[in-house]
Amino acid sequence: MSGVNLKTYAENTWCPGCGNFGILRAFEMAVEELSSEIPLENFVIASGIGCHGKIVDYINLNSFYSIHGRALNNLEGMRLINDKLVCVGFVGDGDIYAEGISHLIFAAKRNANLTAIVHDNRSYSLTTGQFTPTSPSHFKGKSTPEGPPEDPMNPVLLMLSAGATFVARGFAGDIPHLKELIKAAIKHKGFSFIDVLQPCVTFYNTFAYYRKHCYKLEEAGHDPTDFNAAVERAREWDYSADTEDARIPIGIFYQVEKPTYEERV
Ligand SMILES: Cc1ncc(C[n+]2csc(CCOP(=O)(O)OP(=O)(O)O)c2C)c(N)n1
Ligand code: SF4
Repeated sequence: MSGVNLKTYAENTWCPGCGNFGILRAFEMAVEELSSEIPLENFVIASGIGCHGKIVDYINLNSFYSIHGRALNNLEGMRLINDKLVCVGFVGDGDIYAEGISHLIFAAKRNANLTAIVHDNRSYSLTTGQFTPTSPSHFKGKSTPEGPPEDPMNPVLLMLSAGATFVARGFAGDIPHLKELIKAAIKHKGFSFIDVLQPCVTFYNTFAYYRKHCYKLEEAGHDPTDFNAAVERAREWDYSADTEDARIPIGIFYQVEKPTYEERV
């Protein structure tokens, strides 16, 4: 290991046991392991607004908070004017699948050269547990005590159809696996997307459920160059009900090389 120290002086205010700690650790490890190839000063990390957003306070790299849902388009602009930058956006499921949804779709459509890491806890957690676009039908939040009156979206399927050139799902409870996904996403030329299943222990604690139901695509013989196979795997779990027979694939669904936005601009 390189001895890279990414710690900051900021006090960590996440709830003990929050899935965000797994994402933070996986990212730190990924950066440490990439530090022989990528100078630390080339990283720019940005966040949306929410519990997830605090992650930029806890990592000693160039960073900023965007406004809600706008981390990715800020990074897109920075990368267009400086192609040395390695841009990573940490965004929330409420943040980017609701407020920022158009920016996410267009970053994928354009193949903008950046990485999006979604802390998908399926809850607006900083604001105390309202339903988001990925909350299941049985999610009982304060604003919807009987559950959301609409079905959740499937962000992996959405990113495949929007043209993303790297589409993955990780689990914050499997740090070594998530670290490898983050490294692969950062090394990918073009838009890379990781939906990270991030249990919120306070408003929607899914740790035990994901531990039981996740399986790894690479161990199941999945070919990430096969778009149709990726779509099929993406549809395997539909987010709408966390049933006992669910199988939740994690790993790289799809990866292809295409010209990036900056190359075409
Ligand atoms: C434009 C805008 N709308 C609403 C808010 C209020 N707000 C702050 S954090 C937040 C919830 C964020 O939820 P999510 O993105 O899922 O992140 P989490 O807290 O779960 O990590 C909301 C609605 C805001 N700051 N700006
Ligand atoms: S409210 Fe949920 S997402 Fe926010 S810090 Fe606590 S456990 Fe984590």
